[in-house]
Amino acid sequence: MGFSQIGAESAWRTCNTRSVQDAAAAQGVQLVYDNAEQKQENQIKAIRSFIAYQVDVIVFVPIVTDGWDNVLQEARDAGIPVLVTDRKIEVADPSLYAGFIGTDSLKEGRNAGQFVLDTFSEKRKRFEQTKEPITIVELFGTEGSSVANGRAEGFREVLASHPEFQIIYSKSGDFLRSKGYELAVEFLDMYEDIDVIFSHNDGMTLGAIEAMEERGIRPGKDIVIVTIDAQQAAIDALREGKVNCVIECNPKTGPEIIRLAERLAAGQYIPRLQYVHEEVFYETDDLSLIEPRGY
Ligand code: GYE
Repeated sequence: MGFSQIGAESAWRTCNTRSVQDAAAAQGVQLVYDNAEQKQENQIKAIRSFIAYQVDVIVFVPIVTDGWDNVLQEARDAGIPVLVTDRKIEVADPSLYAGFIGTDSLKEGRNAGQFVLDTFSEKRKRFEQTKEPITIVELFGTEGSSVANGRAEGFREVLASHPEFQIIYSKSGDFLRSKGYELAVEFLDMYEDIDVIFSHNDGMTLGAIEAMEERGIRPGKDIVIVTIDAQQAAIDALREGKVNCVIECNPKTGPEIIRLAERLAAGQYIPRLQYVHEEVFYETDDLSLIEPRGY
């Protein structure tokens, strides 16, 4: 099985890679692994090398949605089935890949929007008189990725009919902690009045928290924070009250990926679309019940 991973930009990603590697080892599947270091061209090269190597099945995490038609046609011409995982693609001929397994980013974004809606019910009522908007900063994931687009879309969909919410700043931090920090330095300088940070992943959130604390701003108190992934450090921050809502994005898809890959290699049918189970953790939950996350 050829596996093209996009890199190691976050704790989530490292856990996802390990999950696939462990599951392959457990099933005796020989893995040809490639880390593309955040470059689509490296992924395309890796997929071509899997084709040359004549693997039985190709699995890949598309860093962005577009630009896969040619290389997938080459895989088809070579008779090698392809499974897309974690991020979605758009191709003119969807039959160029067998199926997708991953997380539901649209739903994650909707859950984030719903949390914000519920949290500000009082301030929303006052908006009629005060016209004082509830201001939101968005830390966007990798531009052009299905996951960032889905999260942004789901979030906006929920808030669309509520003019009291205003997204005053939205920039890509590429899912990196270091960029989350840099962007926070920028938006904290630009705006005095920020009610909410909606962050597309925990890494960027943790960077932003660091920048806030350096300035004496209390994360989770002065600014409400909703973040996606649920790595251990974010759950710890939730327990400390520095984050208000953590939306799980489940990276442990390895066993299911290997099961589907084995079916494809055997010429069997797989479902076109498969989402994995995910939860939402609120600050008001009994947080002692959350199991160690393992990443
Ligand atoms: O949320 C982020 C990662 O594609 C779902 O990518 C994944 C995202 C995840 O680097 O932390």
